[in-house]
Amino acid sequence: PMAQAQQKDFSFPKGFLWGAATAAHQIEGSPLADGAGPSIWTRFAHTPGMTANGDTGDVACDHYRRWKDDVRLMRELGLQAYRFSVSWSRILPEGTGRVNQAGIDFYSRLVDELLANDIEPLLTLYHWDLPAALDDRGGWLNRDCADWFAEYGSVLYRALDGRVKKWVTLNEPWVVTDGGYLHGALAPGHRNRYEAPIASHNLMRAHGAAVQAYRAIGQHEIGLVVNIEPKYAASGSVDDAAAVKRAHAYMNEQYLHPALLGRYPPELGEIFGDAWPQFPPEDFELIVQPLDFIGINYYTRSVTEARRSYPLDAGPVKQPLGTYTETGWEVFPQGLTDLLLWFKQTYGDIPVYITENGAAFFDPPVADTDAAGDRRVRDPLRTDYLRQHLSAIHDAIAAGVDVRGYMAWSLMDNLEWSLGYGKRFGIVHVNYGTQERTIKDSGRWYSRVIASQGGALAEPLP
Ligand code: GBH
Repeated sequence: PMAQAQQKDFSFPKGFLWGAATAAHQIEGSPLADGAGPSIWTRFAHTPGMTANGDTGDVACDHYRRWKDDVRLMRELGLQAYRFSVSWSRILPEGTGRVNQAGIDFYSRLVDELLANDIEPLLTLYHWDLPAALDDRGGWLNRDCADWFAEYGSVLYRALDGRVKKWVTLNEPWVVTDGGYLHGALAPGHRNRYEAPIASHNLMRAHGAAVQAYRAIGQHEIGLVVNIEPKYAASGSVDDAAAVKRAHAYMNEQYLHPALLGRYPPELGEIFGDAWPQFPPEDFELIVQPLDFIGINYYTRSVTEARRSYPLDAGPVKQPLGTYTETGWEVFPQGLTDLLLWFKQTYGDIPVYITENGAAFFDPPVADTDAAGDRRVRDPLRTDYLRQHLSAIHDAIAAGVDVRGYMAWSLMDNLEWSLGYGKRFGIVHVNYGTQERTIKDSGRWYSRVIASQGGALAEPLP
């Protein structure tokens, strides 16, 4: 009874939305099927040397053909929501102008199947796969991208609003810019300090234009998804404290400040120096649109020190006692509670969804070992990661943060961008030879968490 009394109550608020997430390029395959145009990721992955093992999205999880089976899998897991992204160049093969009805039909069928299975769709317009035709016109460096993006969004709002009630403009503009324009590890592979702030700013203008277009056409909710990594100082020195402020401004405030406050944090000028442009003041009127929610993707924190010239040499300081995942990211659940509290304090009571959270670990091979002869993948580290982060969210909710839902990253193992297929984040295992799916132990555990509205978090791990 003593132990019972001390046990934490892990129930989550009524209506808390439990789901899992994916992105088009990472799972669909068949990138050029049914009249689709190429994206910058099709092009980048086919450029020798850009991805691990030369891995491409040509087949991926073959979700483009197996979508119906995949919805059945979500149903089996008991998911209440599914966050996915649309491939822009399936809808508009040249990025603007001509609409490809076959592309709309694919997502329309997917949405119908989700709804028929009581799974709420969360649709992301842009998860990094810009139409190659638009990159040829300058991509995110071209100010016209705001019009292009609003045009693309409007086509989808007209086709799907009502069936889709939660829309996301951009996934992680920080990654688009830092990976695509500053460090070049992601498509389109540029390394240019002068381009980075322009790409970021135009992404935010595109976000604003797409929200504005939504208010004219759509009737439901729209928001922005950002990746947030709370920054902690490596020491108590004044220099490290200043470095933390810069790192935090660069990664976290660079997007939330303009979207929610209509201005940039002053540290960006210090960071970029002569590469930081004077932006037209009227741009901020476009960027700062009322949003229905913010989506936060959380994976890790970083410990920052002044010695490193952030952001150009951005690696966080390794923690000798830290636990790390297979992508080399520190497991730090407390960071999620801290950032949610910071978010509320800084931006107020806007509803939050955790739109991604998860971890890559090496999984043992699929084995037919349990009593029922079921195939299993024993991945206790992933289960523990999810459990600790859900507990961190529970703490933030208890402290008054309005967190409305949680999407595990990812529904299934998939193409980890330029890191290829070797990094597995799924709660479902994918055999890339046969395309067979197997729910991992973490997926089975997550099903029980959903069914118990969080209660299963209190159980000891099996
Ligand atoms: C997300 O981005 C993407 O939205 C998703 O497509 C992707 O598959 C998933 O995460 C997993 O990668 O090296 O310690 O400095 C992740 C954003 C930003 C998280 C960079 C890790 C670097 C940590 N990432 N961050 S560290």
